[in-house]
Amino acid sequence: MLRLAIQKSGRLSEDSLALIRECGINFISSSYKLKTEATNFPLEILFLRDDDIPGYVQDGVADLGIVGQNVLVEAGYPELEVEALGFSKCRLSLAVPRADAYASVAALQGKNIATSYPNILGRYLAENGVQSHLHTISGSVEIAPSIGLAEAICDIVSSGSTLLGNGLREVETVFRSEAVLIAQPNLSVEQTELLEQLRFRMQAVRRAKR
Ligand code: PRT
Ligand code: ZN
Repeated sequence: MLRLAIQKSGRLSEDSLALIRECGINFISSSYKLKTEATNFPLEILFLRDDDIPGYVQDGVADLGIVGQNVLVEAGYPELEVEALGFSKCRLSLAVPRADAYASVAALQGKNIATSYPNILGRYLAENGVQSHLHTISGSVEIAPSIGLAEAICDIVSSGSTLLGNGLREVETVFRSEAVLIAQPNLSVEQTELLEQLRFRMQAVRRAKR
C-alpha cells in the first residue's frame, strides 16, 4: 500500500486529481473527506495543505506527495523529488515599484524585501553577493511596498497580472517551478515497485498529451 498526499484545495488540487484518474486509478472523492482509498490500485490519498506535504513525506507519514518545487525547495527537501509533472508552472520573481530605478540585483543591497520564500531568496541573494533585509510574511506579499513595509518583494508569478495590478515590475527570476511527485526515502521493496508502476503511468499520460 502507498499513501499519496495531495493538496486539499488550491491551485494544485484539480490537476493532481486529474493525473491520478488519467493513470487509470479510480477513487471516490468528496470535498469534506480528508482521505480516500483507490478501488483498483493499492493507494490511499490524503488531502492536506501543500505546505505540510514535504514534511509529511520526509517523515514517512505519507509515502508520496504532489507539491510545487517552490514549496519543496523552500522546505529544504529537494532530494525527495522523483518525477517532474509538467503542471502548475510558475516562477519566483523579484519585483519593485514600477517607477523605481533598477539596473541589476545590486540595487537591492541594504533594502527591505518582503517574501514567503526566505530560504530560496536568501540563497539567491548570497550567490549574487547582495545583502538585504528579508521580511517573511505568509500572504499578500504584493502590497508590502505600497504600505511601506519593503522596497521590493519576491513572490510567485504566473501571468504577471497581480504584479501589474499592484504597480510592481518583475525584475529578476529567482527560481522556476512546476508540480513534482516526491517520495519518502525509506520505501519498502514492494512500495518501490508500486512507485515505479505509478511513474510509468504518469510518464505515459504526459507523452500522450504532447
Ligand atoms: O491552502 P494551501 O496552503 O494548500 O494553498 P496555498 O494557498 O499555499 O497555495 P496555492 O493553491 O495558491 O498554490 C499552490 C502552488 O501552485 C504553489 O505553491 C505554486 O507551486 C503553484 N502556482 C502556480 C502558484 C501560481 N501558479 C500563482 N500564480 N501559486 C501561487 N500563485 C499566486 C501568487 O502567489 C500571486 O499571488 O498567484 C498570484 C500571481 O498570479 P499571476 O497570474 O497574477 O501572476
Ligand atoms: Zn500553502
